[in-house]
Amino acid sequence: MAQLSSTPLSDALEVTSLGSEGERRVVIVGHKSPDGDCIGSALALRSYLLARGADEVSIMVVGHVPDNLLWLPGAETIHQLTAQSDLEPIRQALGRARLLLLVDFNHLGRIGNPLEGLVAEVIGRPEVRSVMIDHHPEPEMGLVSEMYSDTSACATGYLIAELLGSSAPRELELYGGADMATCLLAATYTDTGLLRHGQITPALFRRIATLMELGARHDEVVLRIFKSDKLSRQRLLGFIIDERTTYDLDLGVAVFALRQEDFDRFGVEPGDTEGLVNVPLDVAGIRAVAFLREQRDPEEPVKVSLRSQGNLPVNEVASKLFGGGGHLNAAGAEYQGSLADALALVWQGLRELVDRYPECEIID
Ligand SMILES: [Mn+2]
Repeated sequence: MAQLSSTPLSDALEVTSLGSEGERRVVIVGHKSPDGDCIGSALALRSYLLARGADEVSIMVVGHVPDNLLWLPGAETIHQLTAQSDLEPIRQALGRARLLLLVDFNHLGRIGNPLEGLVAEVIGRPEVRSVMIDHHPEPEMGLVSEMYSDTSACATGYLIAELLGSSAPRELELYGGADMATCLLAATYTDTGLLRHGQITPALFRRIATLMELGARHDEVVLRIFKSDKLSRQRLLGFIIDERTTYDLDLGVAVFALRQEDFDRFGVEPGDTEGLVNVPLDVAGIRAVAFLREQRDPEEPVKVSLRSQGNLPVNEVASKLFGGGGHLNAAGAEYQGSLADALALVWQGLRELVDRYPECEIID
């Protein structure tokens, strides 16, 4: 389902009307614990807006940018915030902004503290044009001036490429160089696990072709994002498969959990576990996977990630049992309780879900 502003995205991103030279300042905000789609989309927009004449484009997120994304052009400029960060430069950049872009998330609560409240204040200012570009279900309506939400897009990066690449004049050709195209490709590849999940369509392959014609560096994206595991992560993966995963092949469900001591033993950070939840889905007959992990943040002790294949809506388990959300095949939540309780809930939720959807259907 698409809820697209009637203003073309290229007009919403027009910067010369924001003010005279020196005043065309933009802030891009991503979701907390940003992933490749969020960072790739934000960096692509940064490069595009600078080419169109923006004087300043600041990107800010709560949490760390994963190491395998730090090579993307412009990544060194991203403000990565923690509870301890000095917020003064952030307040200043937000205070100067005339254009605010919210990228790859659907409601303010996904920004995380300490940034959330600061961004909420900026959205209310009359001189600020606010824009949301996203593909998650149920976007917060009435929040921004221009909303570009399309849940059928496999990635926010792909949505941006479509909206700018199919407009007339073709904005990507005018302002999008090889760097922007590379960032959009990285965004699309990470959210689809290298085109293995999400809505993979003929139009997507056509768009990838045009991004490559613009100079997107496919080989570099694959090598530096998908073939750049730390050895410690590979060893952790072996441990997960061998010792921590319960596979119920009758049910078609696999569940694994990691404690803080596991992260310490393998020398990995909880953020380094991106993508591991997808691995058990490669086992024949497994339709749903849950990955639970203890976090250092005492306010949100257990993080739950859910993935599924075909018609199994794991976002229902995330929202009903844990107050989380997400897409049909990829959802998540945070649980305020013990890991053991969260595990019991997840098994119960997945059993009920499989009961309701006993047939495995491939949906396109
Ligand atoms: Mn995304």
